[in-house]
Amino acid sequence: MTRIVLLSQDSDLTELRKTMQLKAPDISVHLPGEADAHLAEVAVCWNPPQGSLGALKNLRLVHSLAAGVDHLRTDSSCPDVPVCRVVDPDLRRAMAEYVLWGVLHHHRHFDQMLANQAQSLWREPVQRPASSWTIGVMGLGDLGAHVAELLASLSFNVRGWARSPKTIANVSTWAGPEQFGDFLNGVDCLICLMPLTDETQGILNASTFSQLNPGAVVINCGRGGHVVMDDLLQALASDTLSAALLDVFEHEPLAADDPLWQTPGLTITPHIASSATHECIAEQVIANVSRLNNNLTLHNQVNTRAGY
Ligand code: NDP
Ligand code: OXD
Repeated sequence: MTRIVLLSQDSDLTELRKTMQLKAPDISVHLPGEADAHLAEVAVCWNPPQGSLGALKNLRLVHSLAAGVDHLRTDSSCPDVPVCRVVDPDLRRAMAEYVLWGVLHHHRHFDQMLANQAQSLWREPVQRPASSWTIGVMGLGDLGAHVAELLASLSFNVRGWARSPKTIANVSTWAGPEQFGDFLNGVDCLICLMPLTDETQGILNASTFSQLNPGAVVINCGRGGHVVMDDLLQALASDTLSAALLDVFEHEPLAADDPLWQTPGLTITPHIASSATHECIAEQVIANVSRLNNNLTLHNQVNTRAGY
C-alpha cells in the first residue's frame, strides 16, 4: 500500500485528506505526526515545514497541491525526486474570469465609478473600445496562454512574453530577457502570470513600470515575490501607474494593519484568483501515484532546474 503524507506549515489539510482517502481507499493518507507518516513515499505539499521532506527516507514523489511549486522552497531539505503540480481546466477558467474582471474594472473605469458613487457623483468616464487598449501578458504557460487567448477574442490588443517563443492566434509574442523591453513598450495593462523563480523574482519593478504607457495598470496573479513593493507604491504615487490589482503577496495573509490596504489605486484580493478543488487535487495525485507505481511517465512534472 502506498503511503502519502500531507505537509503544510500554514494550511489545514484535514479535508483534503478525507477526500483523498474516499477516492482511493487503497492508499494510506497521513497527516504529520501520525504513526507511519514518516514512511510516506509521496508528499503532497503547500509550504512544507523546514526539514519535513528530508525526513521522509522512502520519498519517491513530491506533489504540489497547487499550480505553483515555488512554495516548496520553504523546505530546503527536499531531496532530488520528481516534483509534479496541478494543471486543470477549471483552474485555467477561474484565472481567466479573475483577469477579465480586473481588465474590465480598469478599462471601463468601474474603479472610478465606484469611487464616484460613494460621493453621489454622476460622472461619465471616457469609454474606449477594447482594441484601443494594449494588454501584455507575462508568462504564456497553462494559465497565461489561456488568458491571452480570451482577451484577444474580446478584441483587446494582446501581446505576450515567455521564456521561449510561442505562437498564439491573434496575440503577438516576445521571448527572453532581450525582448522584454520591446514587449513592455506601449502596454496599457500588464498582467503577471509567471512562476516565481530566481529569474522572475522582483520583475515587477521601477524599470519595468517605466517602460509601460504612462498611467498603465498592473495585475499580479503570479506571486508576491514578483513585485518590488516600494517601486510599485512609488509608481502609483507618481502616476507612472494609475492602478494595480494584486492577488498575491510576499506574506500571506496580508496583516490587518498593513498600509497596503489603504493605498490609493491599489485593489487587493486574498489569493483567490484561481484554486484547485480538493477533488481535483486528489484525482491528480492519485493518478500520479498509480503512474509512479507502474513506472509510467508522470503527469505535469516540473523542470526542477528551471524552477517551474
Ligand atoms: P506554467 O509553468 O504553465 O507557465 C509559466 C510561464 O511563465 C511559461 O510560459 C514560461 O515560459 C514563463 N516563464 C517562466 N520563467 C520565465 C522567465 N524567466 N522569463 C519569461 N517567461 C518565463 O505555469 P502556469 O501558467 O500554470 O502558472 C503560472 C503561475 O501562476 C504559477 O506558478 C503560480 O505562481 C501562479 N498561480 C496563481 C494563482 C492565484 O490564484 N493567484 C493560481 C494558480 C497559479 P516558457 O513557456 O517559455 O517555459
Ligand atoms: C497555485 C495557487 O499556484 O493557488 O495554484 O497560487
